[in-house]
Amino acid sequence: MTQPASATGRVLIVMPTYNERQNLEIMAGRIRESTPDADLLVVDDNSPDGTGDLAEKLAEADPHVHVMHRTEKAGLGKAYLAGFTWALERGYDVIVEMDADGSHRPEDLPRLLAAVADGADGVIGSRWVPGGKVVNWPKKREVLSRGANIYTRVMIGFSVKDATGGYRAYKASTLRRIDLSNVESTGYSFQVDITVRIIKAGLRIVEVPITFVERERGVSKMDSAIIREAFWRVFRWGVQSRLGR
Ligand SMILES: Nc1nc2c(ncn2[C@@H]2O[C@H](COP(=O)(O)OP(=O)(O)OP(=O)(O)O)[C@@H](O)[C@H]2O)c(=O)[nH]1
Ligand SMILES: [Mg+2]
Repeated sequence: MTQPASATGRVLIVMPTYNERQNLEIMAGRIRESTPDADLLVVDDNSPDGTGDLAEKLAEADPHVHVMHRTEKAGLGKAYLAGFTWALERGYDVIVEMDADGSHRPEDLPRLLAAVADGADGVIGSRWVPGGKVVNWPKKREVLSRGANIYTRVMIGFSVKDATGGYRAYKASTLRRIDLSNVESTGYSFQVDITVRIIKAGLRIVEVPITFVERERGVSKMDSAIIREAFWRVFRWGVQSRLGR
């Protein structure tokens, strides 16, 4: 049931990068194959490994590729917010979040876009719904992700199975409806934060199963500060939503 990107209008894939030189070109090629009509915006935080320069070269060779250079590493959330603003200013209809490290397979994107075409306001590529898979992920990471999602469901009281998942597609109208001006989350909690805002706005989130593949090249930027941030922010949102009820 795959549909071309054009069925959903103009699609922009926002891809934050920090030291992803070894992955970027491969990913850009796979995106071109799986969704030839979609544009790609690389949001690079001045990667020391030269990812930004490589992105420039790709952009020169392919009008579908664009680059935003930011001055310093400011976290995934800030990079996405800048990318969302860029997309909304240019009239894209669908905005996609995708990691550069190969964990989010471009080949799964047509199924996410099909869910948008079917009427979802936001789509999460989900590891933890039936049909979802993780490949080569250390058991420790799987336990952390499953645990974080159970914690989030209990604290916030929604039924989303992979609220920390970062492979997503949003209708532009969804991002316009939610207030992005006061999003402070920078790490994993950014994904939960946006999910909560979409649900609070009365919009519909659909989870589509994906196969999540452990990165093969480069190093993870995940650290204990990102986990601590997510723990405390989710705790706070849980308390706030209980008090607000
Ligand atoms: N622009 C920007 N991109 C970032 C930053 N931190 C991470 N990224 C990118 O965000 C994506 C996800 O980061 P990863 O390091 O793969 O982190 P993760 O997927 O949460 O963790 P792993 O599962 O260990 O890979 C990758 O494309 C990174 O290059 C940042 O501070 N700024
Ligand atoms: Mg990753």
